[in-house]
Amino acid sequence: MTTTQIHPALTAQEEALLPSDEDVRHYAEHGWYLSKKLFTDEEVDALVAATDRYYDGERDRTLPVRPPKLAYWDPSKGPVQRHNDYVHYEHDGIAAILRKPLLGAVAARLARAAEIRVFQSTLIYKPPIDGEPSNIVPWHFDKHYWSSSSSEDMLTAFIPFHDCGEEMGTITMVDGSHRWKEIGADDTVVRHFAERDRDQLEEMLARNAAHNGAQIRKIPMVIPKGHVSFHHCRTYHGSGANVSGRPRRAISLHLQDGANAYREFPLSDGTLAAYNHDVLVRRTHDGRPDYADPDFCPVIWRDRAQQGG
Ligand SMILES: O=C(O)CCC(=O)C(=O)O
Ligand SMILES: [Fe+2]
Repeated sequence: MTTTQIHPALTAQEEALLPSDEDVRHYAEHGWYLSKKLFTDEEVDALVAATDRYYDGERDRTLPVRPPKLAYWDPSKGPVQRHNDYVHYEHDGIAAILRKPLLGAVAARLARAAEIRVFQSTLIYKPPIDGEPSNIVPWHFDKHYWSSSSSEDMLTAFIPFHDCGEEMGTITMVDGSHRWKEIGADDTVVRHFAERDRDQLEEMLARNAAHNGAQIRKIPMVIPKGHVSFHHCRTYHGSGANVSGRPRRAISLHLQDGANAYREFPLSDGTLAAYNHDVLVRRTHDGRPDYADPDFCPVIWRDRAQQGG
């Protein structure tokens, strides 16, 4: 039996930063978790520098083809909110920081999974322009975009590059909404929020809450530098204006548990739900897109017990 050590064990100091059993229960009940300080100031500052270089055009490689729903801001788009997908693929300096084992270990505990892989990374820049409509992120949950993924345990790590509070338009969770039963979903939910009607999304949230007999409790995540906000793939979230006078900079790191795989998910028009990966990743032996392709979906955490070959 061979053992492939894909990461060193955590240090004792890092172990102390993992969520406690109580934190894991909190996440299961509320659908979100604000971590301890997982990144040092030096690591966060390195993210700022690496993403500055990315915005200046630095790439270690570029995507071999352009997927249909790629978010890819460039200077010609102007001072709107910037979204850039696949930064972990295109930029090694960014990837090196995002793949910190401690981050994967925290996600593994929350998702109660033995393995965590990157699913997607989106670099986000919310300019400090009051009234900029693209700065508003309407209510949505991430699983809506991931219908072609089999897992219900995927989660997102929202990593700001500075203290991030309400005045910056921080990410805001709808408490406990991951446990709601969904009504009124139609195929438009697989479209990205940027393409959708905001009032329709606000109304969808209200209708879903009413259907579940739930109050809508909105929790703005006040995130100190180096801390990370996690949310379950069915937790409703959104964010508002940036009135801070400073840009709100972050990476949204979408994560999958080891068991996640492509599944066929038929839409009402007879076509199958797709994800951008489907035109990029290698195929499984039975011909499906492989959401474990190490080039696009690298493993960032594997429990030691699972590391045996
Ligand atoms: O930028 C935001 O405030 C929300 C980002 C988001 O939707 C996510 O991290 O899943
Ligand atoms: Fe989201």
